[in-house]
Amino acid sequence: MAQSPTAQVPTTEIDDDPDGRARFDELIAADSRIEPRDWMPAAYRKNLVRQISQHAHSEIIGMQPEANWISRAPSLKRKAILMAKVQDEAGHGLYLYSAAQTLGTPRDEMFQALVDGRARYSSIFNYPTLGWADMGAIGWLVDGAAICNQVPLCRASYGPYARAMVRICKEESFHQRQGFEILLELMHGTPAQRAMAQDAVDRWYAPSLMMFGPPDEESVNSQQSMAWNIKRFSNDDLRQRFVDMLVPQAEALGVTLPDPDLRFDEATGHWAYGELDWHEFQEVLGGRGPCNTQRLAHRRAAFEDGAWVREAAAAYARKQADAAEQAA
Ligand code: BYC
Repeated sequence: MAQSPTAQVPTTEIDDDPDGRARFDELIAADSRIEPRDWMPAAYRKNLVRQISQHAHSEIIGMQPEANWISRAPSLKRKAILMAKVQDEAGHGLYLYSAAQTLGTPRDEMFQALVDGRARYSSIFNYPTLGWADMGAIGWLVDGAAICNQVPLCRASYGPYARAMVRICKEESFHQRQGFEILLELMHGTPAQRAMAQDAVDRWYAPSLMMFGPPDEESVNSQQSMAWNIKRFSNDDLRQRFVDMLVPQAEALGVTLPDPDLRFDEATGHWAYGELDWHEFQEVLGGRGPCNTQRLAHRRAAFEDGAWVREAAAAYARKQADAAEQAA
C-alpha cells in the first residue's frame, strides 16, 4: 500500500526534550491542539495510533455486515442509500488511516497488524446481519452509539484526528437517521415486519452498548486518554448518555428495548440499565465472536484480490513520472 509522505515522522521519540515537553503540557493545559509538527511524548503518539487505527479498522471492517445486504435491499431507493452509506464508511476509514499516518505509522503496517489479528476493531462488527431489519438496527443503534462516542472526539487534542471526526460525525448523523427511518417504516408495516424490526433490535441492543468499551474500572486507557484530552468522557458516562437517548426514540418507534431491568431512576435522573454480558464482550475481543474469523478472512481476500489494481496504479504513476521527466 502506498505510504504517505508524513509516514517519515520518527516513531521513536526523544522523550527528554524539556522545551518540547513544556510546550506540549502548555498546549494540553490550554485545551489547544497538538499538530503533527509539534513535539509530543512517545506515549501520547503511541496511544493515538492505538485508538485511531482501531477506529479506522472499525470503519473498514464495519462495511462488511451491511455490504451483505446491498444486493438484497428491498427497493432501488434502499439499495442506493445503503451503497452510499457503505461508501461513506470507506471514506471514514481513509480519513482515519491518514490521521494515523501523520503520527508516523505507515498504512501497510496498520493493515498487516489487522489481518494478523494483532490490531483491534470494534466488537460490534463481529455479529451477523440476519435480515433486512438489521440495516435499520445498525443505523439506529450502531451509528447512534458511534455518534455519542465520536462527537466528543471532535474536540480531541490531536488536530488531524479531531478534524477527521467533524466530517465523520456529520455523515454518521445521516446514517443514524436512515436506520431509524428503516425501522419506523417496518414498525408501520405488517405484523411480520414489526416482528422483524423487534428481533433486530433484540439482537443489536446489548452489543451496541458494549461499543463504548469495558466498565470504567476495567478501562485501562481512559484515565490517561482523558488527561491528554483525547477522550472527554468515560466509557460508562457515554454509555449512560446513549441509553438515555435511546429510551424516548424506542418509544417513538414502538419497539421494546430488551432489558427487563431498564427503569428511570428519579435519584440520578437517568435510565438505569441491567448488567451487560462482559464475558461475551471478552470472547468477541479475544477473536471468538460469531463472525471474527469470517471478517478477517474477507478483509484479507479483498486485499489480495485488489493486488492488480495497486500494480496497475503504480505502473501508471511510473509512466506519468517518466513522461514528466522526459518533458522537463
Ligand atoms: N471493541 O481501555 P479501554 C462505525 C479495547 S465504526 C473492540 O476502555 P479506550 C460504523 C480497547 O481498544 C466506529 N475493542 O480503551 C462503521 C482496549 O484495547 P487496547 C467505531 C474494544 O481506547 C460501520 C481495551 O479494549 N467507533 O461507527 O480508552 C457501520 C480496553 O478498553 C472495545 C470507534 O472505533 C470495543 N467495543 O476506549 C456503522 C470509536 N472497547 O487498545 C458504524 C473510537 C474497548 O488497550 N474508539 N476495546 O489493546 C474509542 O472511542 C475508544 O477506543 C473506545 C475504547 C471507547 C472504543
